[in-house]
Amino acid sequence: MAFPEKFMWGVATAAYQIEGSPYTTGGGQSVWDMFCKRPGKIADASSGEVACDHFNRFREDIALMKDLGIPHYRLSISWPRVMPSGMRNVSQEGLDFYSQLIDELLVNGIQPHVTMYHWDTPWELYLKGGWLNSDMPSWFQDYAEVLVKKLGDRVASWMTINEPQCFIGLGMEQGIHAPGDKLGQQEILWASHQALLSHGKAVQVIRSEATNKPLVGWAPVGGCAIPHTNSTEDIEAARFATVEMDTFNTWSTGMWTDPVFLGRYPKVIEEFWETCYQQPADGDMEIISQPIDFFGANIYNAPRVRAGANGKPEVVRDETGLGRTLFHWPVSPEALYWGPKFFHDRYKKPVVITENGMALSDWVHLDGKVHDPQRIDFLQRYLQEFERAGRDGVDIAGYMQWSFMDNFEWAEGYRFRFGLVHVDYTTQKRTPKDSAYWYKDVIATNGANIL
Ligand code: IFM
Repeated sequence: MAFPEKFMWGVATAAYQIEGSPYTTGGGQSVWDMFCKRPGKIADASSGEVACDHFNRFREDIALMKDLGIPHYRLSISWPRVMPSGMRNVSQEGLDFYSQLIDELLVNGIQPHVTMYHWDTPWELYLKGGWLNSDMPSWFQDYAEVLVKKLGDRVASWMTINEPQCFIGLGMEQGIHAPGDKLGQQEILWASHQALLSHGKAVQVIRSEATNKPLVGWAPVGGCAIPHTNSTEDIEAARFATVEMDTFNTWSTGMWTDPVFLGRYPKVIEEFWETCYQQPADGDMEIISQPIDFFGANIYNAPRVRAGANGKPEVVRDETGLGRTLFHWPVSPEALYWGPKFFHDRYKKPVVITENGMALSDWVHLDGKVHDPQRIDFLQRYLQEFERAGRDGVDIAGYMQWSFMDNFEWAEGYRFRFGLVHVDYTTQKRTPKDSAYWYKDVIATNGANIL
């Protein structure tokens, strides 16, 4: 096969990383505004206060997307831009911004795919306990209702939340992302449960309020493992490492995707719940496991795994000659074969890669262009593997490259560039990189030029 006829080729971004912070234009503060002010938390002491100034430049950015032949765009909405304190009062200006953005996309022939929450928890909700507060799912439901009532006639697909592993794991367990907390496992599981309930409630809202029958999904980290060899033992060890779990681990995919797709927690989590002060309520799993339409997964890399002496997965540490991105993430294209395969085998849903891309330190060359051959090679290798998964029976439905343009890379600030489009943060000049023109051809040939 090659890529299916209706395959969704797209690019992705997130509000706080590109727009400029909402509080500068009448919205509220988020936990990221707070976190960026803490000395030593952001590598270059920067913040998303201005970022790519997309709030003021969205029309020119969308025109560029059109020039680059991009048919699908995954964006996120800033909760504090729409509801400055996270609840009750809606900022009409904030909501209108997203309405205009979506209209502009549609006029330019680009389908909008909207993530409701990409880490920018309203500051005032954090003061009330944020994800630890058991009211969070109903606050999220109210927020979802505001969004879907306004935009639910035009959005092609909705994703409820992005990478709970990160905003809970990095943000609340390890403390290296906002809000910078270091909580214990019981609190982490409680917060995770509130996030899963919020997801489920938002799915219910989309199903009941959207008037255009959109696709519904979410975008977790698609943590996965690559079998070291093609032996059945290694393949099963990698499958286990991808979708099963035998110890509490916030980064495990199964902890998140079993509840959503199978309506139950993995056994080890069930057992852990029994030791907790508070347990889930009856009916929670029904809310969490509302049927969704695709398996979204953000995949950048994966470790190689083999069957250890006891048959259990063992990470292969030999990294001789392994390529690495600027983030030091291993270049591991087979992640886009094995991840989708294991997910599809277990959950039987079409797979959309909701993020994949590469950090480099690109600059504008003397000829005025941005040459990024490593990114082209990286993306080509990963896409070839995703297509191979399709040939082997995985229902591959879409690919959203991260990211359309360079942006605020959270705790790394602006040092790492993931974009297809270079951004000069002093002048806000956009320069499409070589990879942007390459991706244009990939889209135009439906991927035939990379096989
Ligand atoms: O920039 C992030 C994005 O916000 C979430 N997924 C990973 C990307 C690269 O680190």
